[in-house]
Amino acid sequence: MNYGIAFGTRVRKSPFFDATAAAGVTHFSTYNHMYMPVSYGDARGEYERLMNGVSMWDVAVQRQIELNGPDASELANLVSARDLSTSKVGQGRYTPITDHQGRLLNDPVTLRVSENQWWISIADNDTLQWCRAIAGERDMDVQVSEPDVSPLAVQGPLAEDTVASLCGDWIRDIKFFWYHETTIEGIPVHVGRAGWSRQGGFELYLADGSKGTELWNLVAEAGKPFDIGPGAPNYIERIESGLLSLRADTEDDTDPFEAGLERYVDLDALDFIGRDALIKKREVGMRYQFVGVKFDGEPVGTNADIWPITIDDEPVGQIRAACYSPKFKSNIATSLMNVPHNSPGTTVVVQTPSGPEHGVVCSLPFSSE
Ligand code: THG
Repeated sequence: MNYGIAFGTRVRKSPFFDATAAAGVTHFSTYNHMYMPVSYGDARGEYERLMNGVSMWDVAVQRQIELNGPDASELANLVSARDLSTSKVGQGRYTPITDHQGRLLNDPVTLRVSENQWWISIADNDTLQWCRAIAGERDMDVQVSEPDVSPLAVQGPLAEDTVASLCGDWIRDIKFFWYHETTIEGIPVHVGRAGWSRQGGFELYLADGSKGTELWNLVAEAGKPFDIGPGAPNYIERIESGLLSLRADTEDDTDPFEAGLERYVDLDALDFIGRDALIKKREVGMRYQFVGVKFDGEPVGTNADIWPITIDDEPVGQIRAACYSPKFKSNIATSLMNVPHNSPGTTVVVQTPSGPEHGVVCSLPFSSE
């Protein structure tokens, strides 16, 4: 097997592309029609740095959808299954977006940038067109665009010291999911306490795409005393932490309850697209649920395909992403388990490519119980 990835103009490059190349990126995926660095060739080292030190990630693929204008807040609330009417300027919220049938279309962080301006920081699904279509059909007075905003994540227990040395000690007081507009050596950024790991950290939303290399180098310099290194949204840590990866963990018609996002759905909020469908779905119940599975056997690598889960040779679910966990010293995975086999403690068989292995259903995030 000897594949490469062809670069072209159809799939876009991040403002940090040149910097990540210089930092030794070895593997890309694609996400929101952009190249996304996923490895620098040292999977274990990148994991350890995130768990014990500080890691910097080009996550410009987390594209923003900007809603701007008199009806921006109305549109933000209409497309969001979570009540955003109380969002303050500078406050972000993890927000499921559903279609009229209640299918989960996206699970962004939605930030109120100013009174009538929102940035929806999307996962990998085409949601700009969705927002434009909804606004257009309803003749709403709002511009829906993709702004020049590109997140760079700084994650890990030493992320706060790194970002403090870059921006000043005031960033230590930023609350979870709040963002502040500032400049770093004249580069416009929004600094927020957020990021796709449960190890803590910050996101720097770069607001000038011509300054990608400059910002990357400033962060690398500030992190030097803390032994910062390049990384990416971490395959292992996110499974341990049970962070949902849209479309890796979900099907085209998965609803937010099945995806484990029930606590972010406000069915009592005034109105949003998908609400009626979700009220019905809540009555009918889930078909399957996003849960963890721990399983035996030799340490597994990453799985490029979905693995079946069986009980008595009958299919009862799917492994969506598996790894060997250094923290729990076991193979673990995210899965979609059919109801009623989704209860923690249920004994299953995981059909790995190298044979069947005994497994047990676990709640997410994983714990050593
Ligand atoms: N940051 C930003 N944009 C993003 C992501 C991000 N867009 C794509 C993707 N990640 C969206 N998905 C998630 C999933 C989980 C979280 C954030 C974005 C997250 N969850 C916390 C948790 O589960 O512990 C807290 C959720 C809460 O309780 O509010 O942070 O990472 N900009």
